[in-house]
Amino acid sequence: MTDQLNIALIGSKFMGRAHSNAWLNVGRFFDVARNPVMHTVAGRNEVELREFAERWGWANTTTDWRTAVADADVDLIDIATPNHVHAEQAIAALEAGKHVVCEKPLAGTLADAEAMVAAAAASSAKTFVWYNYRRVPAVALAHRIVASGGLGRIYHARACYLQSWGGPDTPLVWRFQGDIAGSGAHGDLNAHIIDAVRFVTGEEIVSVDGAIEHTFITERALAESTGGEIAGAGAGSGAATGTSTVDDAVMFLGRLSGGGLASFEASRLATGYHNANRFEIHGERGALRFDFERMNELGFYDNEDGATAGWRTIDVTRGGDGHPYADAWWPDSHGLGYEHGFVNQAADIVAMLAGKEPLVPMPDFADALNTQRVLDAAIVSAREHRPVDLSR
Ligand code: SOE
Repeated sequence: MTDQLNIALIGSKFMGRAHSNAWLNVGRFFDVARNPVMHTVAGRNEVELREFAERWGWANTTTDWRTAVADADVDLIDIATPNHVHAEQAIAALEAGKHVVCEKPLAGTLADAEAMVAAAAASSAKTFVWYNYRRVPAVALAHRIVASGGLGRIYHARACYLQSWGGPDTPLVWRFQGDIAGSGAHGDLNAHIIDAVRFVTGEEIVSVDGAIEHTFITERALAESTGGEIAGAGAGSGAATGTSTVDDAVMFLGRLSGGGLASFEASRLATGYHNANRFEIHGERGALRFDFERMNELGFYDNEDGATAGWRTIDVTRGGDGHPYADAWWPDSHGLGYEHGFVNQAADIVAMLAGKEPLVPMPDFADALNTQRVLDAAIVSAREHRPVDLSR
């Protein structure tokens, strides 16, 4: 018999669906030590929320997230809302004694992220952040290869996250509103690749040594709704426009704690790419490369292979070869998708809430604050045209 883990989700759009799918399926594919129960979903539109709950299997709905936070039966609050409300919701949940898993980035601002970490430190509850790509099997394997010394000393980390949905026809959804999102491609996409470089190399980014940010499209049609599904809100019927208050692209350079050099680039206007979340890591003994658009493959170059040295492509979903998470899914190269990273993370969250270890390191609020500091430093560097030291 397993004991129950009652979950309340706040948010019902893109990430609400990704998280719901994770909670719905985790117990079907993993041997869970606690039984995740989809207790309550909170959102603003009652009619939409009922449909959402019925589709995904949430037992209860509420249009006031505080009701879910106050519910004595709820163990874990899952935050899938826009960035400006993460702090308020997470802090209220922690103060109510709930475990919290929060969507990335930890917050829209460094101050909010710091307040969340302080609340977590004052609570005995556990915190988690949905840096879901850590649990794509290829990325988890990359982490393991580096951790076991497979690359030796790291010289370079080169990461980019390229999307193209932010063209001139995309209306002013919340992701273009600085007071809600905090930033644009930067917090949305650079957050993922900063986390990936930290996770895979096991090193911190100790300085940002130069950065540029740019907003290509400053005026956008007003949206009919806030647009929870990326650009999913249709443009307003009139010609009314509003000003985008976030970056469309940010690039920056940094140094790793082991002495290596790193570069990061995020864009929503990289025509031709849709979800090209990529990194390359070069070390003295070998190199790794990953591209989410070919997410079931990891590139590995072993510098010690002599005459047979060359890039090899590891199929990480073969199963049976010790590839992290692969065995929970389909046999023999039947492939995984975007949603599996979330299910894999849900499995590790449930395991940790049953006192077990995750398969690979899990970001908590304190860990995600390090990513947030790098995000913040890059913006300071871009705006003040100076390096920012993060080593203290
Ligand atoms: C939209 O840009 C987005 O959905 C991000 O918010 C996600 O974090 C990323 O995984 C995919 O792109």
